[in-house]
Amino acid sequence: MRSFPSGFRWGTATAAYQIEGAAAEDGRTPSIWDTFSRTPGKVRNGDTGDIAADHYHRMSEDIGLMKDLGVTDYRFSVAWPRVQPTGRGPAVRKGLDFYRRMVDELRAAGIRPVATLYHWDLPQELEDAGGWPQRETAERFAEYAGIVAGALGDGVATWTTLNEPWCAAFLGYGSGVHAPGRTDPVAALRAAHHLNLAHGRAVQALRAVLPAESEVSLTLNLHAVRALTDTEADRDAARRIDALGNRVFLDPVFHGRLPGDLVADTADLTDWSFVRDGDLEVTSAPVDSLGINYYSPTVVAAGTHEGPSPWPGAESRVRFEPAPGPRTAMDWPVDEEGLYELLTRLRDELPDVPLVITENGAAYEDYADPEGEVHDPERVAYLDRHLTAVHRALGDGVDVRGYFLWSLLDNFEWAYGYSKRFGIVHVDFASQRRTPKDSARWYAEVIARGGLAG
Ligand code: GBH
Repeated sequence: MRSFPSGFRWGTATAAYQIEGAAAEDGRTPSIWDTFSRTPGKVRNGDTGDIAADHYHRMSEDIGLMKDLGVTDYRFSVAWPRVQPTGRGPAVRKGLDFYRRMVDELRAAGIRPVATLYHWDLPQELEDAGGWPQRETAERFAEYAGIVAGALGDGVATWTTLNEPWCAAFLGYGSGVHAPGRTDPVAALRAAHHLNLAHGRAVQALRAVLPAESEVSLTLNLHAVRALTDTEADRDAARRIDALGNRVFLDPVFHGRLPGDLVADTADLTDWSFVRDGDLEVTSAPVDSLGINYYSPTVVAAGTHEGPSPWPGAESRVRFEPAPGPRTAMDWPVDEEGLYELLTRLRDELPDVPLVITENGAAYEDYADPEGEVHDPERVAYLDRHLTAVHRALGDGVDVRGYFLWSLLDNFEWAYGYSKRFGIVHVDFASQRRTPKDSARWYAEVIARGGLAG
């Protein structure tokens, strides 16, 4: 038996737009994902989050599923357009009430609520006013953060400001594969800075209203970047992607600086004058932990890549190589070494920052067999390998406090719609029937024994 430390947090994670549905209920207005998913050609099969897993109406049932799993923590996100439909001004009572009920029911079930304030559903009105490339959006976010903290502060244990600002900035405004679907490299860089600023301003707003024991955090999808070969050219490609994928957030948030090489690499695009005096003090407001979402590594070499890119300025310098190994239904390689590499790097670079894996998991082509059971041995193997890597990192002195499995439920997988299933609980979207998969039973056993078998 490979035990995890006592007090280790075992959780599952979800996000509002991916599971809630009820897109027009109780005063909720469209977010950029409502608009984007309604735009033909943006999301596979024309799928939208209008109904999703109908979690808005099935929240108690879903908390019951988690109680059966025995999770200690649940990571959910708050839909900004449910709480503050125009992105400014007073809150909508009914929107906040939904999350208040959720937090109370979680507490009653003995589960710690972990709330993410932004998992990509910007109110459409704020995008119409310029979105994340516009500085004002950071101020709007801080106001919203203060409202939610005022309403839920006594119940939520951990607050995450942003989920994966890399995706929000570079997939949303760079490659355009995520909402709002813009393809403007300068807008993407501006968005990245204003997301850092939004994070810092939100940390200030949260600290001003929260009880002292609340934990404040942010979640990054850090890239485990590897150079294809040890040549100087390939190592330089890896440095560039490390700057654009990792240090663009890590440096402002944890070191109060911009990465100098990133500023130099992108000098043809922008002079970065949108970063104002004092901003980097705000972005580096102290946090209590760092959340890491990890799925697979990124292998790069010197070369070029085509098309609207999430890597501003690197198009003519870097090519992406498929990593070897087995693949998930997303075609992402299964490679837990990348997670180990990230964790040990962060131990060395940020020795005082506790780490939490806020997402890890895999999509496979799951189906219910004639007996109504869902057998997902590949997902169990994926999870076992990644938890093994976490266990090894713990043994090597990495301060990992918890692990949140993505995801509790099959859900709306962004540009892939409902075609990809990440849940450990199967959802039949026609009937909304929930069926725990074999992986759910496996995870419940891991939690119950406090570690991995064997
Ligand atoms: C997370 O995104 C999300 O937080 C979650 O909502 C989502 O459902 C889940 O993961 C599964 O996708 O380097 O350009 O080739 C993870 C998104 C996946 C983004 C890998 C970067 C590689 C893009 N990340 N992806 S690229």
